[in-house]
Amino acid sequence: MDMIIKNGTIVNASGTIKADVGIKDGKVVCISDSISDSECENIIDASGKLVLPGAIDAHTHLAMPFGGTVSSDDYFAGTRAAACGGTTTVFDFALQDFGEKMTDTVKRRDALCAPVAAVDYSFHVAVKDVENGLIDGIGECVEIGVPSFKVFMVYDFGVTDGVFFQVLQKAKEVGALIEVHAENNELVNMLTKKYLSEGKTSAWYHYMSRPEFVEGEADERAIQWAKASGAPLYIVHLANKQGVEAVTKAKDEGYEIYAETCPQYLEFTSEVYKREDGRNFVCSPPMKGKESQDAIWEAIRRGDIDTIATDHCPFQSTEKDWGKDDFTKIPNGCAGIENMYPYMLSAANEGRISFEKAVALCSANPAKIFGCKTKGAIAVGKDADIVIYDPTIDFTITNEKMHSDCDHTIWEGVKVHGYPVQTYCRGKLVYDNGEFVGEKGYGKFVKCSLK
Ligand code: DUC
Ligand code: ZN
Ligand code: ZN
Repeated sequence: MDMIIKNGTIVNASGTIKADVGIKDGKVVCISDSISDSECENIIDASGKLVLPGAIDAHTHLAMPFGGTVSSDDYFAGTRAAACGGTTTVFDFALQDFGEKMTDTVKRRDALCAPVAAVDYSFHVAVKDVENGLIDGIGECVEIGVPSFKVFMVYDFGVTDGVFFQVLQKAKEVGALIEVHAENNELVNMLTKKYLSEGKTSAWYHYMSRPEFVEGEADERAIQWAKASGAPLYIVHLANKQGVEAVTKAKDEGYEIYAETCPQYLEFTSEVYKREDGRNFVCSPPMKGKESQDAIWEAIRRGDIDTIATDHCPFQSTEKDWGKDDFTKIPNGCAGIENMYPYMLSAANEGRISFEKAVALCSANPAKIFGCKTKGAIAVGKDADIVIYDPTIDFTITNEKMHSDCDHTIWEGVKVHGYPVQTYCRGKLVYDNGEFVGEKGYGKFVKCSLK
Protein backbone atom coordinates (compact mmCIF):
# COMPACT_ATOMS: atom_id res chain seq x y z
CA MET A 1 0.00 0.00 0.00
CA ASP A 2 1.12 3.57 -0.62
CA MET A 3 -0.75 5.15 2.27
CA ILE A 4 -3.00 4.26 5.20
CA ILE A 5 -5.41 6.71 6.81
CA LYS A 6 -5.82 5.41 10.34
CA ASN A 7 -8.21 5.94 13.22
CA GLY A 8 -10.61 8.25 11.40
CA THR A 9 -14.38 8.19 11.05
CA ILE A 10 -15.37 7.50 7.46
CA VAL A 11 -18.55 9.25 6.37
CA ASN A 12 -20.21 8.11 3.16
CA ALA A 13 -23.72 9.05 2.01
CA SER A 14 -24.73 5.51 2.95
CA GLY A 15 -23.40 5.59 6.53
CA THR A 16 -20.61 6.29 8.98
CA ILE A 17 -18.00 3.84 10.29
CA LYS A 18 -14.78 4.00 12.26
CA ALA A 19 -12.20 2.29 10.06
CA ASP A 20 -8.81 2.59 8.37
CA VAL A 21 -8.44 3.24 4.66
CA GLY A 22 -5.67 1.69 2.56
CA ILE A 23 -4.64 3.38 -0.70
CA LYS A 24 -2.57 2.08 -3.59
CA ASP A 25 -1.99 3.58 -7.05
CA GLY A 26 -4.54 6.31 -6.40
CA LYS A 27 -7.33 3.89 -5.50
CA VAL A 28 -8.91 2.78 -2.25
CA VAL A 29 -7.82 -0.85 -1.89
CA CYS A 30 -8.84 -1.69 1.65
CA ILE A 31 -11.24 -0.53 4.34
CA SER A 32 -10.91 -2.37 7.59
CA ASP A 33 -11.24 -1.99 11.38
CA SER A 34 -7.51 -1.92 11.62
CA ILE A 35 -4.88 -2.09 8.88
CA SER A 36 -1.46 -3.09 10.16
CA ASP A 37 1.25 -0.38 10.12
CA SER A 38 3.59 -2.92 8.59
CA GLU A 39 1.64 -2.61 5.33
CA CYS A 40 3.36 0.71 4.48
CA GLU A 41 5.39 3.59 5.88
CA ASN A 42 3.09 6.42 4.96
CA ILE A 43 0.57 6.51 7.81
CA ILE A 44 -1.82 9.42 8.25
CA ASP A 45 -3.35 9.64 11.71
CA ALA A 46 -6.94 10.84 11.41
CA SER A 47 -7.86 10.47 15.11
CA GLY A 48 -10.71 12.83 15.95
CA LYS A 49 -11.20 13.65 12.26
CA LEU A 50 -13.79 12.75 9.66
CA VAL A 51 -12.63 11.01 6.49
CA LEU A 52 -14.89 12.07 3.63
CA PRO A 53 -15.11 11.52 -0.13
CA GLY A 54 -13.88 14.55 -2.08
CA ALA A 55 -16.65 16.85 -3.21
CA ILE A 56 -17.77 17.09 -6.83
CA ASP A 57 -18.67 20.58 -7.95
CA ALA A 58 -20.99 19.88 -10.88
CA HIS A 59 -21.39 23.53 -11.87
CA THR A 60 -18.46 25.85 -12.59
CA HIS A 61 -17.68 28.54 -15.15
CA LEU A 62 -13.90 28.75 -15.31
CA ALA A 63 -12.24 31.10 -17.80
CA MET A 64 -15.67 31.77 -19.22
CA PRO A 65 -16.16 34.68 -21.62
CA PHE A 66 -19.21 36.40 -20.17
CA GLY A 67 -20.60 39.86 -19.42
CA GLY A 68 -17.97 41.64 -21.53
CA THR A 69 -15.01 39.94 -19.84
CA VAL A 70 -13.77 36.49 -18.82
CA SER A 71 -14.38 34.94 -15.38
CA SER A 72 -11.24 35.52 -13.35
CA ASP A 73 -10.39 31.94 -12.36
CA ASP A 74 -8.77 30.01 -15.17
CA TYR A 75 -8.64 26.21 -15.05
CA PHE A 76 -5.59 26.26 -12.79
CA ALA A 77 -6.76 28.88 -10.28
CA GLY A 78 -10.26 27.42 -10.14
CA THR A 79 -9.13 23.85 -9.57
CA ARG A 80 -6.49 25.03 -7.07
CA ALA A 81 -9.24 26.74 -5.06
CA ALA A 82 -11.42 23.64 -5.44
CA ALA A 83 -8.67 21.45 -3.92
CA CYS A 84 -8.33 23.84 -0.98
CA GLY A 85 -12.05 23.53 -0.26
CA GLY A 86 -12.12 19.72 -0.44
CA THR A 87 -13.43 19.50 -4.00
CA THR A 88 -11.60 16.92 -6.07
CA THR A 89 -13.68 16.94 -9.26
CA VAL A 90 -15.23 19.86 -11.12
CA PHE A 91 -17.67 19.82 -13.99
CA ASP A 92 -17.16 22.93 -16.08
CA PHE A 93 -19.52 24.26 -18.72
CA ALA A 94 -18.06 24.14 -22.20
CA LEU A 95 -20.04 26.76 -24.10
CA GLN A 96 -20.67 25.80 -27.72
CA ASP A 97 -20.00 28.49 -30.35
CA PHE A 98 -22.64 29.01 -33.01
CA GLY A 99 -21.90 26.63 -35.87
CA GLU A 100 -19.51 24.52 -33.76
CA LYS A 101 -19.70 20.74 -33.47
CA MET A 102 -20.24 19.87 -29.81
CA THR A 103 -17.35 17.40 -29.74
CA ASP A 104 -15.13 20.27 -30.94
CA THR A 105 -16.44 22.40 -28.07
CA VAL A 106 -15.28 19.74 -25.63
CA LYS A 107 -11.88 19.43 -27.36
CA ARG A 108 -11.42 23.22 -27.40
CA ARG A 109 -12.05 23.53 -23.66
CA ASP A 110 -10.11 20.38 -22.79
CA ALA A 111 -7.06 21.86 -24.56
CA LEU A 112 -7.21 24.75 -22.06
CA CYS A 113 -7.99 22.62 -19.03
CA ALA A 114 -5.87 19.47 -19.36
CA PRO A 115 -2.43 21.17 -19.12
CA VAL A 116 -3.27 23.05 -15.93
CA ALA A 117 -6.06 21.34 -13.94
CA ALA A 118 -5.03 20.63 -10.36
CA VAL A 119 -7.92 18.25 -9.63
CA ASP A 120 -10.00 15.97 -11.83
CA TYR A 121 -12.55 17.47 -14.16
CA SER A 122 -15.24 16.82 -16.68
CA PHE A 123 -17.53 18.94 -18.81
CA HIS A 124 -21.14 19.58 -19.58
CA VAL A 125 -21.75 21.08 -23.02
CA ALA A 126 -23.82 24.28 -22.95
CA VAL A 127 -25.82 24.02 -26.15
CA LYS A 128 -26.41 27.11 -28.29
CA ASP A 129 -26.89 25.78 -31.79
CA VAL A 130 -28.63 22.63 -33.02
CA GLU A 131 -29.17 23.66 -36.65
CA ASN A 132 -27.67 21.94 -39.71
CA GLY A 133 -27.22 18.59 -38.01
CA LEU A 134 -25.40 19.99 -34.95
CA ILE A 135 -28.04 18.31 -32.75
CA ASP A 136 -26.26 15.00 -33.49
CA GLY A 137 -23.40 16.30 -31.36
CA ILE A 138 -25.41 15.23 -28.34
CA GLY A 139 -25.05 11.55 -29.24
CA GLU A 140 -21.41 12.07 -30.27
CA CYS A 141 -20.55 13.66 -26.90
CA VAL A 142 -22.22 10.78 -25.05
CA GLU A 143 -19.80 8.47 -26.92
CA ILE A 144 -16.73 10.43 -25.75
CA GLY A 145 -17.82 10.44 -22.10
CA VAL A 146 -19.69 13.74 -21.88
CA PRO A 147 -23.34 12.76 -21.49
CA SER A 148 -24.70 15.97 -19.89
CA PHE A 149 -25.79 19.18 -21.61
CA LYS A 150 -27.16 22.49 -20.47
CA VAL A 151 -29.61 24.82 -22.12
CA PHE A 152 -30.13 28.42 -21.05
CA MET A 153 -33.62 29.90 -21.20
CA VAL A 154 -32.06 33.37 -20.80
CA TYR A 155 -29.24 35.50 -22.27
CA ASP A 156 -28.75 36.29 -25.92
CA PHE A 157 -27.62 32.70 -26.50
CA GLY A 158 -30.62 31.18 -24.68
CA VAL A 159 -32.70 28.61 -26.56
CA THR A 160 -36.34 28.83 -27.59
CA ASP A 161 -38.88 26.40 -26.14
CA GLY A 162 -38.79 24.63 -29.52
CA VAL A 163 -35.03 24.05 -29.40
CA PHE A 164 -35.23 23.05 -25.72
CA PHE A 165 -37.85 20.43 -26.58
CA GLN A 166 -35.80 19.15 -29.52
CA VAL A 167 -32.74 18.80 -27.26
CA LEU A 168 -34.79 16.86 -24.70
CA GLN A 169 -36.08 14.51 -27.39
CA LYS A 170 -32.55 13.87 -28.63
CA ALA A 171 -31.36 13.30 -25.05
CA LYS A 172 -34.06 10.68 -24.57
CA GLU A 173 -33.02 8.97 -27.79
CA VAL A 174 -29.29 8.78 -26.97
CA GLY A 175 -29.39 8.50 -23.16
CA ALA A 176 -28.15 11.98 -22.26
CA LEU A 177 -29.13 14.28 -19.40
CA ILE A 178 -30.28 17.84 -20.04
CA GLU A 179 -29.73 20.58 -17.48
CA VAL A 180 -31.54 23.88 -17.60
CA HIS A 181 -30.93 27.44 -16.43
CA ALA A 182 -34.56 28.41 -15.94
CA GLU A 183 -35.65 32.05 -15.99
CA ASN A 184 -38.25 33.70 -18.22
CA ASN A 185 -36.26 35.71 -20.76
CA GLU A 186 -39.17 37.89 -21.96
CA LEU A 187 -39.97 38.99 -18.44
CA VAL A 188 -36.33 39.65 -17.55
CA ASN A 189 -35.97 41.84 -20.64
CA MET A 190 -39.24 43.68 -20.08
CA LEU A 191 -38.60 44.36 -16.38
CA THR A 192 -35.00 45.40 -17.02
CA LYS A 193 -36.10 47.92 -19.65
CA LYS A 194 -38.83 49.27 -17.36
CA TYR A 195 -36.49 49.83 -14.37
CA LEU A 196 -33.76 51.41 -16.49
CA SER A 197 -36.29 53.80 -18.07
CA GLU A 198 -37.41 54.80 -14.56
CA GLY A 199 -33.80 55.49 -13.55
CA LYS A 200 -33.81 52.52 -11.15
CA THR A 201 -30.30 51.30 -11.73
CA SER A 202 -28.91 49.95 -8.43
CA ALA A 203 -28.08 46.27 -7.79
CA TRP A 204 -31.46 45.87 -6.08
CA TYR A 205 -33.06 46.15 -9.53
CA HIS A 206 -31.07 43.17 -10.70
CA TYR A 207 -33.18 41.21 -8.22
CA MET A 208 -36.35 43.14 -9.06
CA SER A 209 -35.96 42.31 -12.76
CA ARG A 210 -35.53 38.59 -11.95
CA PRO A 211 -37.86 38.03 -8.98
CA GLU A 212 -39.26 34.73 -7.70
CA PHE A 213 -41.99 34.27 -10.33
CA VAL A 214 -39.58 34.87 -13.23
CA GLU A 215 -37.64 31.80 -12.18
CA GLY A 216 -40.65 29.83 -10.90
CA GLU A 217 -42.57 30.05 -14.17
CA ALA A 218 -39.54 28.90 -16.15
CA ASP A 219 -39.00 25.96 -13.76
CA GLU A 220 -42.60 24.90 -14.31
CA ARG A 221 -42.28 25.28 -18.09
CA ALA A 222 -39.03 23.33 -18.18
CA ILE A 223 -40.58 20.52 -16.17
CA GLN A 224 -43.55 20.58 -18.53
CA TRP A 225 -41.22 19.99 -21.53
CA ALA A 226 -39.40 17.21 -19.69
CA LYS A 227 -42.67 15.47 -18.88
CA ALA A 228 -43.92 15.84 -22.45
CA SER A 229 -40.69 14.52 -23.96
CA GLY A 230 -40.21 11.70 -21.46
CA ALA A 231 -36.61 12.77 -20.88
CA PRO A 232 -34.99 13.30 -17.48
CA LEU A 233 -34.19 16.88 -16.52
CA TYR A 234 -31.75 18.49 -14.07
CA ILE A 235 -32.57 22.01 -12.92
CA VAL A 236 -29.40 23.93 -12.07
CA HIS A 237 -29.14 26.55 -9.32
CA LEU A 238 -32.73 26.31 -8.12
CA ALA A 239 -33.36 29.37 -5.97
CA ASN A 240 -37.10 29.90 -5.56
CA LYS A 241 -40.00 28.37 -3.66
CA GLN A 242 -42.38 28.01 -6.63
CA GLY A 243 -39.72 26.01 -8.46
CA VAL A 244 -39.08 23.85 -5.39
CA GLU A 245 -42.79 23.06 -5.25
CA ALA A 246 -42.83 22.18 -8.95
CA VAL A 247 -39.86 19.84 -8.48
CA THR A 248 -41.47 18.15 -5.47
CA LYS A 249 -44.71 17.62 -7.39
CA ALA A 250 -42.96 16.20 -10.46
CA LYS A 251 -40.85 13.85 -8.32
CA ASP A 252 -43.97 12.72 -6.45
CA GLU A 253 -45.61 11.98 -9.82
CA GLY A 254 -42.65 9.75 -10.66
CA TYR A 255 -40.79 11.92 -13.18
CA GLU A 256 -37.01 11.86 -13.31
CA ILE A 257 -36.43 15.47 -12.32
CA TYR A 258 -33.29 16.47 -10.42
CA ALA A 259 -32.67 19.74 -8.64
CA GLU A 260 -29.43 21.47 -7.71
CA THR A 261 -29.07 24.48 -5.47
CA CYS A 262 -26.03 26.53 -4.46
CA PRO A 263 -24.62 27.59 -1.07
CA GLN A 264 -25.17 31.28 -1.85
CA TYR A 265 -28.94 30.74 -1.93
CA LEU A 266 -28.74 28.98 1.42
CA GLU A 267 -26.72 31.73 3.11
CA PHE A 268 -27.85 35.00 1.53
CA THR A 269 -31.22 36.51 0.63
CA SER A 270 -32.15 39.27 -1.81
CA GLU A 271 -31.45 41.76 1.02
CA VAL A 272 -27.77 41.65 -0.04
CA TYR A 273 -28.66 43.72 -3.11
CA LYS A 274 -29.45 46.67 -0.81
CA ARG A 275 -25.86 46.67 0.48
CA GLU A 276 -23.32 49.20 -0.73
CA ASP A 277 -21.38 46.28 -2.27
CA GLY A 278 -24.59 44.65 -3.56
CA ARG A 279 -23.18 44.41 -7.09
CA ASN A 280 -20.63 41.84 -5.88
CA PHE A 281 -23.54 39.47 -5.18
CA VAL A 282 -25.04 39.85 -8.64
CA CYS A 283 -25.50 36.45 -10.20
CA SER A 284 -28.35 34.90 -12.12
CA PRO A 285 -30.65 33.72 -10.83
CA PRO A 286 -30.30 36.22 -7.99
CA MET A 287 -30.65 35.41 -4.29
CA LYS A 288 -34.32 35.39 -3.40
CA GLY A 289 -36.41 36.22 -0.31
CA LYS A 290 -36.40 34.37 3.01
CA GLU A 291 -39.46 32.32 2.10
CA SER A 292 -37.62 30.81 -0.86
CA GLN A 293 -34.52 30.23 1.23
CA ASP A 294 -36.54 28.37 3.86
CA ALA A 295 -38.26 26.30 1.15
CA ILE A 296 -34.87 25.26 -0.28
CA TRP A 297 -33.58 24.17 3.14
CA GLU A 298 -36.76 22.17 3.71
CA ALA A 299 -36.43 20.56 0.27
CA ILE A 300 -32.86 19.57 1.15
CA ARG A 301 -34.06 17.85 4.30
CA ARG A 302 -36.93 16.13 2.42
CA GLY A 303 -34.59 14.92 -0.32
CA ASP A 304 -36.13 17.00 -3.11
CA ILE A 305 -32.86 18.86 -3.71
CA ASP A 306 -30.42 16.29 -5.09
CA THR A 307 -27.17 18.20 -5.31
CA ILE A 308 -25.27 21.26 -4.18
CA ALA A 309 -22.94 22.95 -6.66
CA THR A 310 -21.48 26.44 -6.82
CA ASP A 311 -22.11 28.17 -10.19
CA HIS A 312 -18.59 29.48 -9.50
CA CYS A 313 -18.02 32.42 -11.85
CA PRO A 314 -15.87 35.11 -10.19
CA PHE A 315 -15.18 38.59 -11.53
CA GLN A 316 -12.78 41.22 -10.16
CA SER A 317 -14.10 44.24 -8.22
CA THR A 318 -13.19 46.60 -11.05
CA GLU A 319 -15.38 44.54 -13.39
CA LYS A 320 -18.25 44.43 -10.89
CA ASP A 321 -17.81 48.23 -10.60
CA TRP A 322 -18.77 48.67 -14.26
CA GLY A 323 -22.32 48.34 -12.97
CA LYS A 324 -22.13 50.83 -10.07
CA ASP A 325 -24.68 53.05 -11.79
CA ASP A 326 -26.32 50.47 -14.04
CA PHE A 327 -27.03 46.94 -12.82
CA THR A 328 -27.14 45.61 -16.39
CA LYS A 329 -23.38 46.26 -16.72
CA ILE A 330 -22.43 44.04 -13.75
CA PRO A 331 -20.92 40.75 -14.95
CA ASN A 332 -23.12 38.02 -13.45
CA GLY A 333 -21.45 35.56 -11.14
CA CYS A 334 -19.70 35.02 -7.80
CA ALA A 335 -16.91 32.88 -6.35
CA GLY A 336 -17.83 29.79 -4.32
CA ILE A 337 -15.77 26.80 -5.45
CA GLU A 338 -13.68 26.80 -2.24
CA ASN A 339 -16.64 27.40 0.05
CA MET A 340 -19.19 24.75 -0.94
CA TYR A 341 -17.97 21.71 1.00
CA PRO A 342 -16.86 23.62 4.11
CA TYR A 343 -20.21 25.43 4.16
CA MET A 344 -22.35 22.30 3.80
CA LEU A 345 -20.18 20.36 6.25
CA SER A 346 -20.51 23.23 8.68
CA ALA A 347 -24.29 23.00 8.31
CA ALA A 348 -23.91 19.33 9.26
CA ASN A 349 -21.60 20.14 12.15
CA GLU A 350 -24.20 22.57 13.48
CA GLY A 351 -26.95 19.95 13.15
CA ARG A 352 -28.94 21.51 10.29
CA ILE A 353 -28.41 18.36 8.21
CA SER A 354 -26.49 15.13 8.81
CA PHE A 355 -22.91 14.61 7.62
CA GLU A 356 -24.18 11.76 5.42
CA LYS A 357 -26.59 14.21 3.80
CA ALA A 358 -23.82 16.76 3.17
CA VAL A 359 -21.75 14.01 1.53
CA ALA A 360 -24.75 12.85 -0.53
CA LEU A 361 -25.46 16.37 -1.82
CA CYS A 362 -21.86 17.34 -2.53
CA SER A 363 -20.35 14.05 -3.69
CA ALA A 364 -22.39 10.84 -3.94
CA ASN A 365 -25.40 12.30 -5.77
CA PRO A 366 -23.53 14.31 -8.41
CA ALA A 367 -21.35 11.23 -9.06
CA LYS A 368 -24.44 9.10 -9.59
CA ILE A 369 -26.51 11.60 -11.57
CA PHE A 370 -23.67 12.46 -13.98
CA GLY A 371 -22.36 8.91 -14.32
CA CYS A 372 -19.01 9.46 -12.66
CA LYS A 373 -18.42 5.84 -11.65
CA THR A 374 -15.04 6.14 -9.90
CA LYS A 375 -16.04 8.97 -7.56
CA GLY A 376 -18.59 9.84 -4.88
CA ALA A 377 -17.70 7.47 -2.04
CA ILE A 378 -14.85 6.06 -0.01
CA ALA A 379 -15.12 2.44 -1.11
CA VAL A 380 -12.78 -0.25 -2.38
CA GLY A 381 -12.15 0.27 -6.09
CA LYS A 382 -13.02 3.99 -6.09
CA ASP A 383 -10.51 6.77 -6.66
CA ALA A 384 -8.82 7.84 -3.43
CA ASP A 385 -10.39 11.30 -3.49
CA ILE A 386 -10.43 11.97 0.22
CA VAL A 387 -10.89 14.91 2.54
CA ILE A 388 -9.70 14.83 6.13
CA TYR A 389 -11.96 17.14 8.06
CA ASP A 390 -11.45 18.56 11.52
CA PRO A 391 -14.86 19.29 13.07
CA THR A 392 -13.34 21.36 15.88
CA ILE A 393 -11.76 24.15 13.80
CA ASP A 394 -13.54 27.52 13.71
CA PHE A 395 -12.81 29.20 10.41
CA THR A 396 -13.76 32.70 9.27
CA ILE A 397 -13.74 33.05 5.51
CA THR A 398 -11.64 35.94 4.24
CA ASN A 399 -10.39 36.52 0.74
CA GLU A 400 -6.73 36.34 1.85
CA LYS A 401 -7.25 32.74 2.89
CA MET A 402 -8.88 31.77 -0.43
CA HIS A 403 -7.02 30.38 -3.43
CA SER A 404 -8.93 31.87 -6.36
CA ASP A 405 -7.61 34.58 -8.68
CA CYS A 406 -10.16 37.08 -7.46
CA ASP A 407 -9.77 40.16 -5.25
CA HIS A 408 -12.93 39.71 -3.17
CA THR A 409 -15.43 37.11 -2.07
CA ILE A 410 -19.10 37.34 -1.18
CA TRP A 411 -18.25 34.90 1.62
CA GLU A 412 -16.05 37.46 3.43
CA GLY A 413 -16.63 37.22 7.18
CA VAL A 414 -18.86 34.13 7.06
CA LYS A 415 -17.95 31.76 9.88
CA VAL A 416 -17.87 28.01 9.39
CA HIS A 417 -17.60 25.39 12.05
CA GLY A 418 -15.12 22.66 11.12
CA TYR A 419 -12.76 22.75 8.12
CA PRO A 420 -10.87 20.43 5.77
CA VAL A 421 -7.26 19.95 6.85
CA GLN A 422 -6.12 17.79 3.94
CA THR A 423 -7.43 16.94 0.48
CA TYR A 424 -6.21 13.98 -1.57
CA CYS A 425 -7.01 13.62 -5.26
CA ARG A 426 -6.40 10.04 -6.47
CA GLY A 427 -4.17 9.53 -3.45
CA LYS A 428 -2.06 12.65 -4.02
CA LEU A 429 -2.04 15.36 -1.36
CA VAL A 430 -3.25 18.56 -3.01
CA TYR A 431 -4.18 20.64 0.04
CA ASP A 432 -2.54 20.67 3.45
CA ASN A 433 -3.61 22.89 6.35
CA GLY A 434 -4.30 26.12 4.47
CA GLU A 435 -1.82 25.57 1.64
CA PHE A 436 -2.26 24.35 -1.90
CA VAL A 437 0.35 21.62 -2.37
CA GLY A 438 -0.93 20.13 -5.62
CA GLU A 439 0.47 20.31 -9.09
CA LYS A 440 -0.58 22.11 -12.24
CA GLY A 441 -1.73 19.55 -14.80
CA TYR A 442 -2.24 16.67 -12.33
CA GLY A 443 -6.03 16.70 -12.83
CA LYS A 444 -7.41 14.15 -15.30
CA PHE A 445 -10.47 14.22 -17.51
CA VAL A 446 -13.16 11.98 -16.02
CA LYS A 447 -15.13 10.04 -18.62
CA CYS A 448 -18.77 9.80 -17.59
CA SER A 449 -21.44 7.36 -18.62
CA LEU A 450 -25.14 7.26 -17.79
CA LYS A 451 -25.49 3.63 -18.92
N1 DUC B 1 -25.21 32.95 -14.05
C1 DUC B 1 -24.23 33.58 -13.45
O1 DUC B 1 -24.47 34.30 -12.48
N2 DUC B 1 -22.98 33.44 -13.94
C2 DUC B 1 -22.64 32.59 -14.98
C3 DUC B 1 -23.74 32.11 -15.78
C4 DUC B 1 -25.06 32.21 -15.15
O2 DUC B 1 -26.01 31.67 -15.65
ZN1 ZN C 1 -27.03 29.29 -15.05
ZN1 ZN D 1 -23.99 28.59 -14.16
